[in-house]
Amino acid sequence: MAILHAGIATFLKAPPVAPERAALDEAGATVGVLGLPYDSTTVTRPGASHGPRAIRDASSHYSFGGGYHGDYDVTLSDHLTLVDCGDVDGAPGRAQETYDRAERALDEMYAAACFPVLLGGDHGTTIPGARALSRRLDGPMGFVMFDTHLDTAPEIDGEPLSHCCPAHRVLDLPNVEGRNMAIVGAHGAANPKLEKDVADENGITVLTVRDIDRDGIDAVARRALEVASDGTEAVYLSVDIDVLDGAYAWGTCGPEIGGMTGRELVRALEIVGAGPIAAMDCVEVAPMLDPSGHTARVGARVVIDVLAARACRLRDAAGAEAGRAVTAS
Ligand SMILES: [Mn+2]
Repeated sequence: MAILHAGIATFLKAPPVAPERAALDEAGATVGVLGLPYDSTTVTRPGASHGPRAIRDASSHYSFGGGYHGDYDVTLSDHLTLVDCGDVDGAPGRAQETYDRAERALDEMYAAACFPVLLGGDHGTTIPGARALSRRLDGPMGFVMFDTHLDTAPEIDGEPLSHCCPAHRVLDLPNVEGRNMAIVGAHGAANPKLEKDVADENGITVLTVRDIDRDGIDAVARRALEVASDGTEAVYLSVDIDVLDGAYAWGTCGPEIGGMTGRELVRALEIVGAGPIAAMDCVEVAPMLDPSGHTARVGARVVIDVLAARACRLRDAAGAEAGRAVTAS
């Protein structure tokens, strides 16, 4: 197809497959994209519920050649069988019910050995995402979150399910310890002192934009992965698009100046994405706050880059396996 945005706008034009074990098994799916178009827990500007559809639309511009990524010199379709599981139907005003529905879909995807890519939605999206992975693991879980904000609030006006709370809800999980949690890119004037205290008291590693300026993005990204993978079985990766400077991604609830650059995020995703990531999300893309469509395009790239890093990881593992077979024979 010559016109990239022709056809049905699934993620990278992947076939639509219901988030049900039998259907995913039949499709041989190894990666499933699942939208959670829900922004009812937002404390300021809503709009992220329109994120999944806009990210899918933007992804069509990267849908040529089986998803070849030149930076990685890898073709996604050589190593991943991608499907689009559509959206979880949210319950307006009822976050718990909405998250329960998301977790049921994610449980099916895990049962089919499918790597879930959750498209938010506001950052509350991470709560069902992390809960579903946590439940699936036998051992400890690590967590890496890219975010301008700490999102460690215990609750907002008595409500524990909020886009200000995902890191705290992850901390609450029975197999997660603060020492295995890393928040990358925190900065700016919108982080309450309480959230900093929660991070400090629980031993969460906060790697700020100033740390990136001082140590470089490679060192910071490696540190985040080290923290999250130290003694854990798998890592959940959450990318809040607002981690970028507002100049790179302004279509989001709470953009800030002084954030990470596009190059820094791209590099960090390459390093973290090469690790033992078992699920990811990309949240807080609010397309109506960006009439140019650019922020959704950035959201698509975040996912594509992590998938490219995953494809390289699988390619390298297969290469090592083949090498062992040759040596043994
Ligand atoms: Mn956030």
